[in-house]
Amino acid sequence: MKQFGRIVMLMGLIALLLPSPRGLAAGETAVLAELHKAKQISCAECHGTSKKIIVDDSEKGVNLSCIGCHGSLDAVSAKAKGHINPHKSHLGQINCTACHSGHNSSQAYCLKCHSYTMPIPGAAAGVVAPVVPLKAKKSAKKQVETTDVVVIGAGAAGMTAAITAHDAGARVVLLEKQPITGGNSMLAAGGMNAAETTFQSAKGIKDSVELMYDDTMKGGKNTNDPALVRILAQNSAGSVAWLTSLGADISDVGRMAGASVYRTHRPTGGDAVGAHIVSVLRKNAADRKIDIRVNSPVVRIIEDSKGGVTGVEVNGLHRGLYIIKAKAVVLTAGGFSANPEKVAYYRPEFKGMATSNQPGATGDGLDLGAKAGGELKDMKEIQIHPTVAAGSRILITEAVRGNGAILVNHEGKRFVNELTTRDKASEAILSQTGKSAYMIFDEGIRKSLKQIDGYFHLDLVKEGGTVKDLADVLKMPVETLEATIDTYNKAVDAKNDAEFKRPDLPRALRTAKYYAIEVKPGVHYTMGGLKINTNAQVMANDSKHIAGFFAAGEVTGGVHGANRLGGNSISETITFGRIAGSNAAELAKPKSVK
Ligand code: MEZ
Repeated sequence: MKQFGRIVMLMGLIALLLPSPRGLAAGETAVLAELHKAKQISCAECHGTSKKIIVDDSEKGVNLSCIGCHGSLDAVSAKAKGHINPHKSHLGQINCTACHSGHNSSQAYCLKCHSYTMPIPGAAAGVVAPVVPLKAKKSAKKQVETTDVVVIGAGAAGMTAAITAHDAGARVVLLEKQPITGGNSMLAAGGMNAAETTFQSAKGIKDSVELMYDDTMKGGKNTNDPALVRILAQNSAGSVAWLTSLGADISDVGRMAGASVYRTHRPTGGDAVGAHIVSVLRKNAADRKIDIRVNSPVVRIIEDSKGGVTGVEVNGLHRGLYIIKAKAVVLTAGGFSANPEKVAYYRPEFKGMATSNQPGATGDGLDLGAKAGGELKDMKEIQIHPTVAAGSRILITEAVRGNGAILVNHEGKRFVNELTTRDKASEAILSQTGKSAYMIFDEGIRKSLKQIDGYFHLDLVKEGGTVKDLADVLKMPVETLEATIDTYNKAVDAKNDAEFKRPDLPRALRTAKYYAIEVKPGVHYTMGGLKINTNAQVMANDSKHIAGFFAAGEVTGGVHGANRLGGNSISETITFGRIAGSNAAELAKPKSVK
């Protein structure tokens, strides 16, 4: 009641303080509250007059009001006309308030990674005002809630841990600092590695847990934690089966660099894995009514006098600071590839490099975990992905190379086995003219992988009706590119790449049209992080685990060693997310031995 009273007062204050639409520069539009006011739409129509609507950190009430007047995301998206339709993006079902703001400039969330010119109502063009909390953040007395399990970070690992803990009977709160769930998992393109799955058997693919273990260790230069790699490989088929049981389609199987066989599972037709999995996990969390709070950064992991973890302190966008006491905390807050200072601190040579990551991948979870006594390991192991579209943050998935694309330099020559590990491919590209290369593919490859259409949609692809036309577009010596492709096609026919020893040659490049995307290496993944044991318990420096503290996904270190294989990340998030969620729920049971 008290909170409702405050909100009504606040709304009155806002109505009084809001100036009538300001004198705006060309291209600027007033903030949404002003626009609504000009149309005689009162504050109450968005915020409600009933005490049932409360401005929570996830802004659920306001979002329902947006939908009530403007229609659902799908309905708004169906009306869109332009080339880029932000309401129908890979971000999936997200809050209207992730982009639109009543009291600050609106900004399309997608512009944090993309650079379209895209007008948005309520935005002063190009200006992003900071979000101002509706009430002072520091309240004299912090509110305290209790639950069984708190999960920090709502990417695939966090949502998996939350669903698993919930299904094991625990009360769960899932906290996400960004305005949307999904984390980096939402951007995962290539697929999910798993060995001995039913989908591999159906396609006659011979694989084994042992081979996945060997490939992963070799890819990581044998610096991985062998016990964690064993868990990854042993549980991978179970993780695919679990996701399938939740409604995911990961029945297509491709091949990624460093893998001996086809084991990368992805949606039918080769669509991007991350957006699909995240939408499935979001739906399953919603069906279970799991308490998910966005705009809710954790600022402290709370410990007891013995160093055991007993809860978290949250700084909600509207609520300010409050405490959640919990029997277990699962940290799934991701890595730090989108934190250029942290990247440069550990690897000065990567200073200024673009990243393929979502803006929330800043590593604050790692800092929280370390402050709570967790041991950090392998922090210098930062993965550069060889193929980020030049001048952008858009990852060109390894699956394009897996399905047959080649890399050529600006002189039109191949220079590397395209399926070598990422560190080697990146190094090879960085030693070419302009520190970039072209990924070349044809119509056959385009048709083999649905997600390639996205690159056309984003205008990243150059094309030619013949190899000569393409060479002209790329301003490359025609005879050299023709000779390169001819030699490669002969290698495919002979099933032997004598030049670069590429291990898999799935398709010749003979079907017009011919395409090219300029690619450069970009910061993609941080292999280092909190040390965990095979129960996903966070380890302290004294080699003992920290009571009540679990972690999974990119925030942890050890699974991938010095170099992660493509497709092992989603696999890790699901496998260790399930282990962490299940063990956290077990700990929360009344009679468990702690
Ligand atoms: O696991 C990855 O990082 C991956 C498969 C990336 C990609 O190229 O699609």
